[in-house]
Amino acid sequence: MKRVVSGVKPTGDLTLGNYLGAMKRWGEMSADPELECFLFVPNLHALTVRPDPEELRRNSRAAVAWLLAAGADHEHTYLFMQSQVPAHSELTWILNNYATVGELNRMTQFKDKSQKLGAEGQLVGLYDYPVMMAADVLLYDADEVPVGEDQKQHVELTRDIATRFNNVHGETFKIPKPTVQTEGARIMDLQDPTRKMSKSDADLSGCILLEDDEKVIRKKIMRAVTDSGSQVAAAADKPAVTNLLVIMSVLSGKPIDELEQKYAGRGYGDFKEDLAELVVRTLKPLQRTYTQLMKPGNDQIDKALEHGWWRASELANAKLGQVKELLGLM
Ligand code: AQP
Repeated sequence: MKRVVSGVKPTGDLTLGNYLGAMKRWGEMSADPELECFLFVPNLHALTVRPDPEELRRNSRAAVAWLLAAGADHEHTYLFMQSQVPAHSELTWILNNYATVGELNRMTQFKDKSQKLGAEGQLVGLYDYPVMMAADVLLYDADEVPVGEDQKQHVELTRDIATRFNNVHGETFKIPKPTVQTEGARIMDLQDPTRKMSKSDADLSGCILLEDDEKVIRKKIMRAVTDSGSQVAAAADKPAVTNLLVIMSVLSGKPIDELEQKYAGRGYGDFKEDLAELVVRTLKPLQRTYTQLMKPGNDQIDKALEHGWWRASELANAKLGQVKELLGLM
């Protein structure tokens, strides 16, 4: 059986980008009896933005509910909170000694995030994030790490760290493969198509949240920026319309050229209305399940977490024990 590991950070309300770039596929993978899926909520990673504790607790639970709503609810799928498996923290510290400052300096996500404030004022946790991500993956001997385009570089670093460790201490970690789906890998902000749609953005007007109600979704899509001209076509000089076409294509399963033909000569208005309808229709059943799961008294989230924690701890503790033995720590 192949093992897959991935996660979604509880740093805010999840977005359509999270869903299309990652969670939709995780839901499909969860249904595959040949796969063991470890889907966790990296709440320790969330500390890099120093969240309000109550908000962190709520967002972490909500992330589990969205994962379940997206279909990650099968026997061989293990949902868990990162902080409930202490091996993640311990292995991070160990792997810090197998990654270099030069490597971390090259991580584009860190560079992007430190652009506004400069690297000097950034927290060490944010800088070290990719090493913890390596620990997250290597503890489970993952074969595959399905991520959005933005996380691919971190998985490459995970591979380098694992290879370095194996070279020194002998075969210990499986070398995981990043799998990035081509379509929907990078959904952009509806107000600024040069920026990724991100849940922790200060201005969420260009960001569709999975919790947004029908009215808000329609408003955000109808107000999405468009490019000059009126043709619904994907092109390098039409990043806004291209982004909307990508969203429609992933949701409808139809190739972009087919959609371009369908909307030829019809202008942006019709196209946006249809897209809004499609997004609303897709999210409705997920939202319904999510609302049920989050109701006080519903214990499905806790049950799923218990099921996941048990299996995740079993594997992670065994791997950590092996590493500590090799390093003379036990
Ligand atoms: N806009 C996006 N398009 C495609 N995929 C995306 N992902 C995130 N945003 C997009 C993918 O979702 C998975 C979970 O991501 P995450 O929340 O753990 O981390 P992130 O990439 O940092 O997501 P955000 O929303 O941008 O969070 P913040 O604002 O907190 O940094 C990953 O597989 C990711 O690629």
